[in-house]
Amino acid sequence: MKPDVLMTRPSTPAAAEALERSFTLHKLWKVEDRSSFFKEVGPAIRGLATDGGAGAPAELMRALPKLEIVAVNGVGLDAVDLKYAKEKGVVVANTPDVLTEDVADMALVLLLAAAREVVVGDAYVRSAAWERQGNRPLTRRVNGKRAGIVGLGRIGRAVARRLEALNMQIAYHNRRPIESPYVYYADPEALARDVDFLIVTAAGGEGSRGLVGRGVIAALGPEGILVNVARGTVVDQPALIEALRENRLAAAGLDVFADEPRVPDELRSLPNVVLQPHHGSGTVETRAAMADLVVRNLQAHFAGGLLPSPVDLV
Ligand code: 8YV
Repeated sequence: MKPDVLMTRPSTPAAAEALERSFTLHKLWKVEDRSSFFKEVGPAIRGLATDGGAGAPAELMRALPKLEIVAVNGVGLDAVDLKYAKEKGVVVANTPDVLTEDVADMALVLLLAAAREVVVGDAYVRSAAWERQGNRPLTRRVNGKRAGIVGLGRIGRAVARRLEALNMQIAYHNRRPIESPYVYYADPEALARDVDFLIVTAAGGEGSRGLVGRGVIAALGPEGILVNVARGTVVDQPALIEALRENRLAAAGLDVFADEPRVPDELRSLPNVVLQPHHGSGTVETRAAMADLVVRNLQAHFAGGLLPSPVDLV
């Protein structure tokens, strides 16, 4: 008998196929009548395969009384009610490490694209404006500048390694200093004041909500660039839009937003932002590795073994 696993949202077809080989898979997005599904099938579900966005809210877990494990296809746990999971003895697993380098690549791409105005430049060539109007205005140098990392975890460190290759001075803000070669700032505003670029790689959730607020954005200043590959909630989005519109911040590179996939018109129409559809981990290679890790976590749990990447529910 294959254990019953509920998948919250489609990821790649290969991920669902891999889950189907080992489990009786139920696809929540295909369910038309959720209340009868939860009544009839809910009590059979022992595993939940979800992603960073859909997560596992308490409301969903409550509808699955025999739930044993939540396997997240992602590293961020802000959408998983960890307190509820712990209370109910539900095991949680995520997919750290396998996505680190790709998310760090995205941070670098966004920083370079925002500073060098790559997207605007591309449009300038495509529209033949170059021929008609001549050379574009100059852009901003990236190499050799000062960068601040908000959230020096696995992804933050991978970003820092890339910035080292660009001869940058690197500082960071975490709640507490950690063992690292970089300069620590206890105050994110002081960090923003001292750097040219601020790169957000902090975990989402209530603890970091609005961490990059009005004051931090003002401190980064009219020559500053903000990059966010973490969660939209970490940045005060209305304050960011206002600063970009009024050129109190030079530019931003954003892979994440406050209410995905909705992005305010105002943000979409600004020329000094580079936007991505939450694609930090979105490469064929990494999504395959993440899907594989989700399957292996579920398999290990149902085989009564140790999970490859369990979340420590403190
Ligand atoms: C995924 C993410 O895009 O790892 C995370 O926390 O946000 C991303 O890698 C997301 O989990 C969807 O699979």
